[in-house]
Amino acid sequence: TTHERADTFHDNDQKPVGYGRMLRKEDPRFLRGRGRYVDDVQLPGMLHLAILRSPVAHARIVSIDTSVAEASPGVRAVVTGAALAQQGLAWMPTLSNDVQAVLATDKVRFQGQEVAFVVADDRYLARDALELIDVEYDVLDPVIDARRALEPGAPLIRDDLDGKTNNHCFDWETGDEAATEEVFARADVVVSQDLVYPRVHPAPMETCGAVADYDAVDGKLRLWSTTQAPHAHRTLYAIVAGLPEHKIQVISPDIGGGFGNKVPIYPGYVCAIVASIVTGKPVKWMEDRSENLISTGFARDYIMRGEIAATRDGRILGIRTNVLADHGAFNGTAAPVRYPAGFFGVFTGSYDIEAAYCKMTAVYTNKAPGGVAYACSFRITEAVYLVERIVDCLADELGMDPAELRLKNFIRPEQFPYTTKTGWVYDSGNYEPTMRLAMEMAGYDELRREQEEKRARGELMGIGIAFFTEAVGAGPRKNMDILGLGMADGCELRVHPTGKAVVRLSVQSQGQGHETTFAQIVAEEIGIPPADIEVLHGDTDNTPFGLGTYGSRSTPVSGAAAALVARKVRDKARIIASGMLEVSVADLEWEKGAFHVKGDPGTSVTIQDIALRAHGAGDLPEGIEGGLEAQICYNPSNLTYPHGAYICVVDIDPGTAQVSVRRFIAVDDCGTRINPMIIEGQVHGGLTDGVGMALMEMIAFDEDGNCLGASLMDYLIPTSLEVPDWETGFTVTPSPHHPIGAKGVGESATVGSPPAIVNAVVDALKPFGVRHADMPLTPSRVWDAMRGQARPP
Ligand code: PCD
Repeated sequence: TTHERADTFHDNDQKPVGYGRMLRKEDPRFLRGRGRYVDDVQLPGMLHLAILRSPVAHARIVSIDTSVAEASPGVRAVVTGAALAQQGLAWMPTLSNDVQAVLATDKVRFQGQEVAFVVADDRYLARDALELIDVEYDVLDPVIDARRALEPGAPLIRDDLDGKTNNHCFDWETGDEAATEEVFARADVVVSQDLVYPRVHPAPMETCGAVADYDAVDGKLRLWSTTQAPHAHRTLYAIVAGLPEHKIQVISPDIGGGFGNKVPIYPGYVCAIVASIVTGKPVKWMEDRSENLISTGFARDYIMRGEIAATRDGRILGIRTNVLADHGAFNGTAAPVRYPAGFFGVFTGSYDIEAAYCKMTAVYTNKAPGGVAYACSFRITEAVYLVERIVDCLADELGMDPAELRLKNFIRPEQFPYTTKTGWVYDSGNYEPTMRLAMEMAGYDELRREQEEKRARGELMGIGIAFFTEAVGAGPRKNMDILGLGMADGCELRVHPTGKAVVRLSVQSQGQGHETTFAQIVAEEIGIPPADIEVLHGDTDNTPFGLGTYGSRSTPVSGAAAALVARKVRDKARIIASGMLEVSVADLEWEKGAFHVKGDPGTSVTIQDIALRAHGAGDLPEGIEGGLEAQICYNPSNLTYPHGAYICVVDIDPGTAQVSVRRFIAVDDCGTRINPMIIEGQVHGGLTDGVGMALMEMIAFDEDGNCLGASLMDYLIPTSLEVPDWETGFTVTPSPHHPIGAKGVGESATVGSPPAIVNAVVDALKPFGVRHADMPLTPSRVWDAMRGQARPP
């Protein structure tokens, strides 16, 4: 159950786009079990692939004996890294210009790494045969603690890289070090805090998998795969495997959640392709839950030191941070290549400050690769956690109310577009009304009174605030690309003779409801009802090129493309209408769905009339081709910067240290809203994610590098029982550069909620003198904190 309070609060008089809160077009099929996922694909003669994974974190491979497995019933092929190496396919590029083993040849570098695969007649025979492969490992010391990765004498993980002598991955810095030092030197108050954003996993409901079908006769490869970026994957397969791009078709059917987990190319996809080429049959690979948790893209794993400088009366002057980033065994971060730390540069948050500086060192460890943007526009989650936590530490130091401290330091509306001290240009924002609305919905003053009374009785109640600004919609091609592919998005719109339409997108939905919202965007621009607009996506043979769905970029980039392609069609429709009504184009007026003659609303033609004319017999105006369609490739001029104010209320049981989130108020501003119902769903999901990260989730390892979060019994994710009834509200500050003023929203709640929850828990623990405790705030962590024994994970 949810409280839908949004519509009772002000929305700057802005109506949602098109048909607003319409039900999702995709729901009839999802609710009736008619979704079609990769694992539903069944092809005649299809074989099944299973992957043998390393049981240890770091070891030299001495030998692999596959002979018994090969003789096992139903087995069609057993392939090792050595066999792939002969084809030059043992290694593949990662999205961050590193390389990753498809199948290990020399060493294994994390527990769960791919070592060999079996192709067999069914899934069970393939799994059984894995047991018959005999691998001899020469076990090496692993590097598990990122803090020790650069110590002299630490075992060298990446000896495959020429000349590599240590586990250093990269250094990165941003901001002005000297200016920041100067500001810190003259500040009245400086507060510093060590913070860990633990390794977590996106854990989508559907794991990763693929069906590869290579046709040796026409040379065509068809690949159904769980990818958030079908076009980008196709191009990379073409480059890596040397297959001609037009002979590769990547199809992403329905996807059961992505959350950044399905952005990278995983060895399993490549193995399925190789297996189909080798056997001449279609081959399915579907990983199980443990494989997904131990080997696919993790997120976060940042060890941070945050410092904040301010005047005694609470003016924030500067923010400085030092980050140690654990990238695992291969740098598999998925971010625009020029941003090795993603968009961490927005760590100055929503505040108008004088100087900022960040220095980051990234290291290799014997853990799974990743660093994916789990519900986060490339490391923004880490940045927002850092700034919102240290602002609370500062409030504590100053004895100031955390809401008041934030209100005092917000970037003011007249300062937008605002260039941050690390060079990001926030497009628009109006922070104070958003914050005030959240406080009003929460009954903030009343909550503080309640807390005071409870404290007097020894009860532990906490109120936590987080205010965030995100950077979503990557990105302008002048500075953003992934492995050389610019981040623009294509869109194509065709209106059929009967006035129904099909819009083809380059982005891919994993459950966000694009079939609904993109129809709404086009409907708003061209006046054809959304029910008459079919949205096609997820098939590279049938949609225009674009870089895919992540970093909440679909609405900012592809949504803009959809609006503009519809306007292009409307422009052509206007010319055709002028011919039909025998007036000049300038004498026509557009009302949604029809053109009429100025001053004569009775004389009009509908978009459906025009569509028929465009395809029909008879002359069209001079120089106008038949048909009613257009195509576009949209290159955004900037990112969009949604913001939000979150307030969390927690109660802690003093006897068990169990935290329960009693209330959560989320006010989001994502500019013009397309479908408020979908937005609320996105926010509810993201807030639930936040409860998971703040209180439950962590991918941990023992000192040998065994993953301790390899099942959902150990890696806890929240259910409806752990979360409250969400209270959502909104303000609307349109993006000035987006054609309909929309900003992204899909990840906002995941980004903004963890600091709100942690701030609330720390606030509840104030009577114990606690200033910080690291996530996940499990009962044992909270218990330790209450006893003054908080320690980093
Ligand atoms: N919207 C509206 N309005 C506005 C905005 C938005 O309405 N203003 C809506 C749209 O349209 C869509 C949604 O909402 O439908 C979302 O959007 P966006 O923000 O644009 O986003 P996108 O791109 O679409 O998506 C993506 C995201 C992400 S990124 C993530 S993580 C997550 C989210 O999304 N994931 C997911 N959400 C979701 N949901 C679901 N269901 N599932 C999933 O998986 Mo990453 O980077 O990947 O990590």
